[in-house]
Amino acid sequence: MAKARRLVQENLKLVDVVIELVDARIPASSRNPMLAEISGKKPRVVVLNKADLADPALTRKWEDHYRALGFAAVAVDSVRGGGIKKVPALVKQQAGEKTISLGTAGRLPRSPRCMIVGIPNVGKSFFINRLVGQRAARTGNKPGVTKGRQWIRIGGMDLLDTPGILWPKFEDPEVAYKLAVTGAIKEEVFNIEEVALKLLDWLAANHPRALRERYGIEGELPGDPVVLLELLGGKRGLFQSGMVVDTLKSAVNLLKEFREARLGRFTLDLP
Ligand SMILES: Nc1nc2c(ncn2[C@@H]2O[C@H](COP(=O)(O)OP(=O)(O)O)[C@@H](O)[C@H]2O)c(=O)[nH]1
Ligand SMILES: [Mg+2]
Repeated sequence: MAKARRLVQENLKLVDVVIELVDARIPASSRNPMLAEISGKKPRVVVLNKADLADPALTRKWEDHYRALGFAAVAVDSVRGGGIKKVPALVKQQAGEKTISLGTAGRLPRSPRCMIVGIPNVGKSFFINRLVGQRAARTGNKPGVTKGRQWIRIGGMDLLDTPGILWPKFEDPEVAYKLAVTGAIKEEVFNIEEVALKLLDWLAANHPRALRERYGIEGELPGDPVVLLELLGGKRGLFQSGMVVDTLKSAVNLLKEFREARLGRFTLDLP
């Protein structure tokens, strides 16, 4: 982790603008708290990725939140490409005066340089593929840049080809739970049933209708999340031998349906 952070720190020195990718469903929990420290006052474009899975009204609030902090903010869907086209203009706008003033000594203003930073699984590779598309043009190594680093010229900006990976704040149990629910961390490192029960508590309290409709439940939802998890498993025919519901399978299924936004587009962090 320390090595990855150093690499990000080194690469940050080369760029004018940082493109910070966050998960639009958890725009706070999917950030690395250290980025502010290691990037200093560098201009930033916050990309709320996976916006197709998040609550659109809350995504707008999060955009406003980041703009109020002085960043540019944009919601995107890196799978289908929504919002991606706005990114180069925001990078140029954020780089603004810096790159133009460098051009006043009789040279043409140079293109702003930027790099992408984000936690694992936030969608960095998908985002880069969408941004670069077919028009990718490698500009080769620039003087003074360590061999191996490549810049991709795209839409009037130069993008460092390898994104910076930073880690989320696993130590915080609330954050870890949200990372687990959204699929940002691997199933092996958390208790699936525990996460599913916590999610059921939240869904029953905030979106009971979505739960009832998705699973065809008539009347009130059971107050005990364990009973609810059994009920959902039963509705999906997930039985062990006999008529005992397989609660692990029920939990796995619930998380899958939640991550695919089958119960609705939800945002777990509030600005
Ligand atoms: N629905 C949705 N899924 C996305 C989006 N961007 C990435 N993903 C999914 O998120 C997962 C991780 O993406 P990837 O680009 O490999 O993440 P990386 O580790 O940051 O490079 C993949 O399974 C993608 O299908 C998006 O905008 N919307
Ligand atoms: Mg990747």
